[in-house]
Amino acid sequence: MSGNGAPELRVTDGADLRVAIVAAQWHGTVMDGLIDGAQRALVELNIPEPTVVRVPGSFELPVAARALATRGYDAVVALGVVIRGGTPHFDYVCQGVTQGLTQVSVDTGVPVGFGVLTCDTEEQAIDRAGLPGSAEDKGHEAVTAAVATAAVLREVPGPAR
Ligand code: DLZ
Repeated sequence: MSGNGAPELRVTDGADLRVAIVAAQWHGTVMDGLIDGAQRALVELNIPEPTVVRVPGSFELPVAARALATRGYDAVVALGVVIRGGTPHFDYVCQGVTQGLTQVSVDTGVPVGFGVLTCDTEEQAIDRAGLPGSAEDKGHEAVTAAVATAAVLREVPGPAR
């Protein structure tokens, strides 16, 4: 999958939205880049003081995201970095976190921004982490997508069932 074709999202203000970030701790330098990018996006959207929760690894992101999604937040942003090693563990963690976050989002109706990098190498992760010289800024993107979706959901007509 490449970043080509990404939309220009029109979200200008999220001041009335409650947003929480849940972030794993593996691969600290890359994580710092993702969190910085996410917080930069939130400041741009007038949401300067989000709740930030840290969990040990990406596998723990869904349970924490669910706790946040069921406590009144309008959007949750999940950040993590999973880098392929020499065993199938990578595939299980990636599958668990992806399906888990999808399930949280669909079950709770709260958008969950997917800022989890799943990379073959640390270099690939650095290139996507919004660090100086990075080509992409996935923490920023995940916030923008989650807040844009929360704004869309507010406009859906009719009572929720
Ligand atoms: C165990 C593990 C490994 C090998 N690699 C990563 C990784 O690259 N990124 C990440 O976020 N977490 C990793 N973990 C930890 C798991 O996500 C999880 O925290 C542990 O299996 C404990 O449940």
